[in-house]
Amino acid sequence: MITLYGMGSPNVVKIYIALEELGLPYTVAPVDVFTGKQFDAEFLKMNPNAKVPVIVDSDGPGGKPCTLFESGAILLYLAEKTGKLLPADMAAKYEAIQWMMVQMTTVGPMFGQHVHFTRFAPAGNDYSKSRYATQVHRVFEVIDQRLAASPYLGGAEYGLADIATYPWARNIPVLLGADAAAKFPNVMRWVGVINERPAVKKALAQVDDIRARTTQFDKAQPQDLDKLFGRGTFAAA
Ligand SMILES: N[C@@H](CCC(=O)N[C@@H](CS)C(=O)NCC(=O)O)C(=O)O
Repeated sequence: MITLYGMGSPNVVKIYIALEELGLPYTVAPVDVFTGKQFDAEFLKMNPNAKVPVIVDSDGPGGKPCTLFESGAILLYLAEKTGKLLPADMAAKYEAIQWMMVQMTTVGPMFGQHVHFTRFAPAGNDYSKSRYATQVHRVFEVIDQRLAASPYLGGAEYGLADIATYPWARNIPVLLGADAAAKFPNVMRWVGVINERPAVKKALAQVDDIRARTTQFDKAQPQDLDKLFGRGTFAAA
């Protein structure tokens, strides 16, 4: 049995989708990030970097329990455990992994900073807002071109690269606006295809459930937000 520690955020949505696609039995342990539960000593034993998602697989390699953090590492683990969601052919496999890495290194961090500066930062910061908006638009231009030439982000088959990127891409109309969605027609078409996958529908229903069981950002206390973002009395410098 796999236990998924998380909340309703895109990095956790990836793992919900992978678990549903693979049909692996799992339970969910909500981590209330907006009230600082990722900094609890018990959670830090699993992820010293204080972030969700984390999984604990009671039936890990050699039949021993296995604890893993970082969504990319978790996705690779689940693919290797089941022999699914990555092509067997080595060239095709690394073609897919490189696109998954574009999500890990660029889509997630740039989109994360874009959301931070538009939603959570004090007024001002025009340079930062412009920089992260530009980076998000630039990487989705690249992904849009890829999806004009390939049915799925990783290649011919649906897999890890799609699962990693979809939870961010589906938010484009809300977070970047209708104009941005119109700029990325291949991305939005691909989002539409993934929306219809039964496993994705099941995963998103589970995400709604965990959202209802965790504090959302608009209900968070100011000191908890300061701790989460490392600012005010929590700033290092
Ligand atoms: N690179 C990490 C990012 C994880 C991450 O940023 N998680 C957020 C929620 S989406 C979190 O736990 N934030 C809490 C914090 O930063 O204290 C991954 O892909 O797993």
